[in-house]
Amino acid sequence: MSKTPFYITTPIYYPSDKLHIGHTYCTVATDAIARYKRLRGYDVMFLTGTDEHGQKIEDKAKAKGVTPQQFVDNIVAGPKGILDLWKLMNISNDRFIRTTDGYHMEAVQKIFKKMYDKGDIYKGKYTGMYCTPCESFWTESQLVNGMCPDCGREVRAAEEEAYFFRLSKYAEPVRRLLTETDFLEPKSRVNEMVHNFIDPGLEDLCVSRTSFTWGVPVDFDPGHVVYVWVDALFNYTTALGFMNEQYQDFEKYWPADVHIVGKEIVRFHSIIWPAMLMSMEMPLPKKVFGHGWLVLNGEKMSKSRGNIVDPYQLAERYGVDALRFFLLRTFPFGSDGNFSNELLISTINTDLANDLGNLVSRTVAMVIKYFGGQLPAEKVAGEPDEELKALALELRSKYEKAMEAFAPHTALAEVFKLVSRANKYIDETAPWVLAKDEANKPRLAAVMYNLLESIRMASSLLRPFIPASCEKIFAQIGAPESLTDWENAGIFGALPADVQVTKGETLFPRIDMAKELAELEALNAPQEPAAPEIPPISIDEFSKVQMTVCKVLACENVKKSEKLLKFTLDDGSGKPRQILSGIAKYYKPEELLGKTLVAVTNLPPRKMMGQESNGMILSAEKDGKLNLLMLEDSIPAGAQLC
Ligand code: ME8
Repeated sequence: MSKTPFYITTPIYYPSDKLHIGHTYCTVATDAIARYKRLRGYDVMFLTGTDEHGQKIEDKAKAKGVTPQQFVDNIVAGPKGILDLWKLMNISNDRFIRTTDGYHMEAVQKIFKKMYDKGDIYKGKYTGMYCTPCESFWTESQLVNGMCPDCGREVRAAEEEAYFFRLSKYAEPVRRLLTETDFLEPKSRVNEMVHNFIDPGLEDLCVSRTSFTWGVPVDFDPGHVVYVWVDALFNYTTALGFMNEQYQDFEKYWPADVHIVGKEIVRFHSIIWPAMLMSMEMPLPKKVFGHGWLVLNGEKMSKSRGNIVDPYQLAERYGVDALRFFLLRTFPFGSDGNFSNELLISTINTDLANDLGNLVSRTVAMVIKYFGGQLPAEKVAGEPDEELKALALELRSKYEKAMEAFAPHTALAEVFKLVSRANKYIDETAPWVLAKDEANKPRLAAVMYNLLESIRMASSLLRPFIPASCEKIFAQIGAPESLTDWENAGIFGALPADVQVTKGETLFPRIDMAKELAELEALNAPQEPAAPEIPPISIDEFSKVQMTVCKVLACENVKKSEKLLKFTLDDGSGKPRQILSGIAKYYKPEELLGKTLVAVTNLPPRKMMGQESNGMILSAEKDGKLNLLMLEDSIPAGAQLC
């Protein structure tokens, strides 16, 4: 029997800056859902990619002195780029689309032309407020305090001859889609869309630009490029081969089962996207799920706010699975989640090191200690077994319900109820006491078997979240691949009675919270701004500076000045030299009498607080501390530094 197709997508990411853990959150969640569906036996198509056009990219490339293509190539495919990050995070996408791929661009041109021919795209003039970072036009009434309602940044007035999409025509069908079906979830987002965007009246959408060139050209009107969101949204179809020859999966996978997107782009996916698909007379995706943001101290993580957390750093320190797990275990997917290093470390320590890691290592160690690594077939059931088994047997359906509702955090919470119960079962059965009497061996074997089964069943369901760790667990508890599938996740007693275990590495080492927090703080401390680069000078230029050894004849504070000291110096010329220096904060005048200093003596005279200063006394300054440059008193006044 052929498998049922399941098509799931993440947004395609802007390669404008390095991706941060907020982006990782979205992709890891989608990956876990895709892996879950594969576990369920679906023929999954998991798509991600990059959204590479638009003014923002063009501007950034220009600022860097590279072409836009070079710029995006580096961020997408360069070292520690987007592709590298997904590889690191063990993302199992089946396809990756770049909107600069030729097949996609040609398809977008055809799509644009089709909507134009139909009369749903027409030429007009656009005047409005434009947010460059979001690539969005806004009307005055949509602005919040005069700023972009999405990102809160400045907008600028813009006027262009442009093409428009008749979004207004689709207002009612889109309203019905949102209010009468389960198209958009969580439900809380439906009200937001209807009240904020549809109720005030949907205006036609500006879908071409003439102010820059980095985009898909409108082939029938040179000078216009297709609005980046039209270009971007259709990626979900072109990546399957819609209106192109690159792929042939459109019939099989379209309509998408779910688009997973962040909450700030729900508007594009739940209003503009279905309207354009209606115009194209194409089936609509079955669902759009708008997840929340990872925030840091209440603010969305984003490069421009300078509050990003680097996924590379965390994955390198704690392991990819620990990071994947933390993201999905901690935060309800539909709501915002406040990231902190403390939370990350305590989740790893509590759930992974103490609960799961400990359960596996203790169980395996006991099977080795009491049975040489292989259980005997003979077993005797006992008191708390049934409760443990019942929990294990209920788990799969609870987990399924949560995963189907896009609630991975709930699914994980269910799995960890079993993990905790199994740990408690060890305390209740006290295997170390049973082991004291040879006659208890069949009972002890049953306890061990029940633990191994609980671990197997829990780990089969943890696999979409922490795939690499689960492989290690299966190897340790002697569970072959065939017993870790969905079907066996619902069966207690699948492992052979004489199962053999193998000691393995520690799965999740405990982290010393205080030490780790201090290290992270040091690593991520804001860098001191780099000293401005001083251009080199020639030796001739340097030799023009006259630096003369001077003896301090007199020194006093300058009246009404907190900063200045007035020096009378012997510079060897026979005539006293007066220099004012802003060092009163650091020295008392009397400390300096008779000292041997160095002064630049060929500067033009200048007036300070009404007094003339003829030169500059040299000193050294760092971190708010200042020291005058003092020489040995044996060096005579008038000697030149060379
Ligand atoms: O929006 N927490 O790209 P993008 C959670 N190119 N999710 C976050 C996040 C955070 N702090 N920061 C970003 C785009 N994201 C468009 C998509 S799709 C046809 C075009 C999520 O790189 C964000 O919500 O700005 C979005 O879902 C995804 O990362 C890509 O964001």
